[in-house]
Order: sequence, then C-alpha cells, then structure tokens
Amino acid sequence: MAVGIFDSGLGGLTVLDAAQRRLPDVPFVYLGDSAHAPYGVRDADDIFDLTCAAVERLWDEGCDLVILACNTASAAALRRMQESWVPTNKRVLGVFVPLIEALTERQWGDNSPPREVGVQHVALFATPATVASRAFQRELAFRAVGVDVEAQACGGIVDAIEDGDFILADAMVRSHVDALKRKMPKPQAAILGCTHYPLMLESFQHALGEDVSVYSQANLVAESLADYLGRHPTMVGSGTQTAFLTTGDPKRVSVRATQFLKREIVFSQA
Ligand code: DGN
Repeated sequence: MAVGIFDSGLGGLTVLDAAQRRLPDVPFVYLGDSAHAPYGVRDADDIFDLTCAAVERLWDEGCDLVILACNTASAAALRRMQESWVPTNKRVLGVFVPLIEALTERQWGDNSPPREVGVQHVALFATPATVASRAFQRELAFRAVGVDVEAQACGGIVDAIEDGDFILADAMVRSHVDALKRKMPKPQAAILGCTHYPLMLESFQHALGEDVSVYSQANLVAESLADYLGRHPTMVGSGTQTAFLTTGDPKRVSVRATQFLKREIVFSQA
C-alpha cells in the first residue's frame, strides 16, 4: 500500500520530493494529470470531476491515502469530496492546512478558537482558480483574527514552468510581486499557494526582499504527512518504490520532471 500524490501536472513533484526525503521508507505513487493541465483556469465542477477521476485511479493503484498536492484541486474539490464522496476506509488530504498551521503557529488538530498571530499583512500568490475560491482566507479565518490577506492571481507561471521556461517564469514572478506590492506595499509574510511555486522560491524571495518570510508548501506538507502516518500507521505499507504516472506524454513529462528534480524520473502512461 503506497501513498498517492496527485497534481494537475508536475508541481506536486515538489511535495513528492520533500515527502520522499522525510519518509524514505514509504512507497509513493505520483499521478500528474498533464493531459488536462493547467487546472487553474478551469471551473470548479470541471476540477472536481477531474480530481475525482485521478483519486480513483490512485485508489486502483492501492493508495488508500491520497494527497492532493495541488492547491487548485484542494480549493475547488477537497471539502466537497471529503463530505460526500470519499469512503470511510480511504483518506484524501489537501495542502492548505499544513501551510496555514505553520503561518498561525498551530499544531495539527488544534481546534481552539481563532486568535491573533505574529503576522498582520500576508501576501498570497496562487493560481486564478485558487484565488477565486477564497479557500485560503476561509481556512485562515478558522484559526486567526486580524490578518489582512492580499491575494495575487498569478496567471501564466504554471504554464511557463510546465514548458520548462524558467526565464519567462522568473519574469512573471517579478511582475506578479510588483502587482501585489502596489496593493500591499509591505507584506510581512508571503504564502506560495501553488505546488509549482517552490521551483521559483528564489525568484519570489528575491522579488519580495529578504525581510519577507516566504512559506512554501513542500516541506510543510511532508512534515504533516509524517505526523499523520505516525498516528495512522496502517494507512501505508513499507518499501521504497515510487511509481510515476501521467495522463500526458510520458517521454516529455519524464524530461521535464528530471529537469525539475535534478535526478532521473521515468513516467509511465496512466
Ligand atoms: N500545482 C497546482 C496548484 O498547486 O494549484 C497548479 C494548478 C494548475 O494546474 N494551474
């Protein structure tokens, strides 16, 4: 039994990579829906249907625990899936909560009332669909009061990364950070609310300035997964094998993934 990691394309590899380093004895199956990427410009019903199909595919691979390593899918589909669709012997987890717990300095499962936290001005960078969902602000409001969130819908960055065009992606990061700063000149913290963005972490940090704390998901989600598996050890078997599946062109996707993770990754057809 492996842990399933799903993303609309290649961004979830940042989460997989961090999870593999944190949990070297856990087997994983990664599924990227590159045939339908990017999700960030699709409507919520469409994202829900595609995400359910991907999760079912991972269940078929023996993954009782699936992580939606995609903020767009987490924002548009996770709550709806958990409430009405996921059977009781399976778990589907998202990537928002570990990030918000880190920002609000909370432990997993701390359901105490919202309280003031160390930051008041927070910049959120995410895909247009994630920003439109306001899921981040909703989850934050359960845990914190008095935090002003300014969101920047970053159209184009995911496509540039998926195309392997990091020069274009860097230019886009700078332009989105400039646009954000026109709305919020001095953010104290910045949330990278897209699993593709850790690949552009240095660009974001550079454009924002060294005094801004940048929260990136990969390590936070890996830590939260380790914590979850510590409490639910029967959700996973042991082994070090990781399988990589794509709905896109395995050859092309393997080249990009190898470039992203700087080690050889071979995808098979999903
Ligand atoms: N990595 C996905 C996310 O975290 O939202 C990108 C979504 C997309 O397909 N644009």
